[in-house]
Amino acid sequence: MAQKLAAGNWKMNGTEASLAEIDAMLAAFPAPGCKVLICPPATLLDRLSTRAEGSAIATGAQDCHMNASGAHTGDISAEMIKDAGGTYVILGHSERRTDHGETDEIVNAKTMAATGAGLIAVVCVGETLEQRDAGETLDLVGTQLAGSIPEGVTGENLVVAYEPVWAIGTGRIPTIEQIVEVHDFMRARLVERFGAEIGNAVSLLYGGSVKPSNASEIFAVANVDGALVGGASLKAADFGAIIDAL
Ligand code: G2H
Repeated sequence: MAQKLAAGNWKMNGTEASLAEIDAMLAAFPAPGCKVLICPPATLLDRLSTRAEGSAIATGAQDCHMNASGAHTGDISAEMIKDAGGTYVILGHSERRTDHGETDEIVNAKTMAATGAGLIAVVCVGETLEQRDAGETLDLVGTQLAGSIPEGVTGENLVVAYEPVWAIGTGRIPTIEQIVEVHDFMRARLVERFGAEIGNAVSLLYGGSVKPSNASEIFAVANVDGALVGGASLKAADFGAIIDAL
């Protein structure tokens, strides 16, 4: 049985002042009935992790390099994320794939680095609108899953997030039938590749314009174990309502 997880992806948002939202969240949700994760920008990870220590909120980063250290200006490694108190890292988000040309092969190497360092990898997959309209969604998601996830992962160190690119930050979400179709497909692929024990233990998150008003119907889907939330995770009240719905 996969762990329920409400994950916040702050993207390139947040300064010291944003940490007040965390205080509000900690006060409102001292021990939620699901796992809560916040992935702030790397600049805030240390401060946020210190603030959340001993609470029900886990922290993580939004990317890591595939190497442990070295001459990679501007990058951070999985070890550095751990050192800053993080336990998760989002990998292969479509904004990384688009803005930084990350391929499945790169995401695979990063996932290997992350899990090797003891982090939990949140691997993102999802189609563009053109791919959906062309009927390529399941092929694309299957290819991304096969290419981005290395051998040797477990239900404890892998989370998969389905994020249709056209639903990210747009206010549009797929129909519930479309979410069911992709999540059932992902579960089947993971079970086929890693076996039932691991495949059924991987948490499958839906991401893309999740908000308090649509969270309940998305969470009612059998193979949806939670959400990767962008914009709505920046405000304690909204994220709290989403956590409540899980
Ligand atoms: C999708 C999501 C968080 P938003 O990228 O990963 O963002 O909820 O703002 O669509």
